[in-house]
Amino acid sequence: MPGLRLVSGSNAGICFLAILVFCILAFAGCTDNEPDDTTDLVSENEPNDTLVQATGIPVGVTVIGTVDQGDDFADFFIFSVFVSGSYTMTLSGFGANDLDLLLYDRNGLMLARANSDGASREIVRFLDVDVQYVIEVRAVDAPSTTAYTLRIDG
Ligand SMILES: [Ca+2]
Ligand SMILES: [Ca+2]
Repeated sequence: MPGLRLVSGSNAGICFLAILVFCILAFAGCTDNEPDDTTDLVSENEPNDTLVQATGIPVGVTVIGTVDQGDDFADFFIFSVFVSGSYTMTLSGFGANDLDLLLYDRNGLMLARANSDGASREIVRFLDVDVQYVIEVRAVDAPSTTAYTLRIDG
């Protein structure tokens, strides 16, 4: 009987330890792309001028960056979603200059392009949990360094 208790006790201990380790790993995984502050703001990370240079960004966080028609003509970001569903990708804050917002799959197949006039660009699309997506912010008419904000929201 004491032996049985010991076995079940250590099983519970191992189980608790496994859950604890899983939680720590899950937490570490979740916080990989999280910003360090509480303002939910992350900056772009150059070089990111091509699809293969795309840097990871999280969903639901405001990304800030700059482009221009010179060396920094494009910024690429890669992301995936935790749940399949409809998502809105919004590019704004670029003032009177003209930037386009493009969505690709990881292989470079273009899925959508927002190139309207106005103060913002928006793509609304069903995104699959099993697919890695790439966003491009492209300088179309941006003679000087142009700041922007980018968000992906579910
Ligand atoms: Ca940039
Ligand atoms: Ca760039």
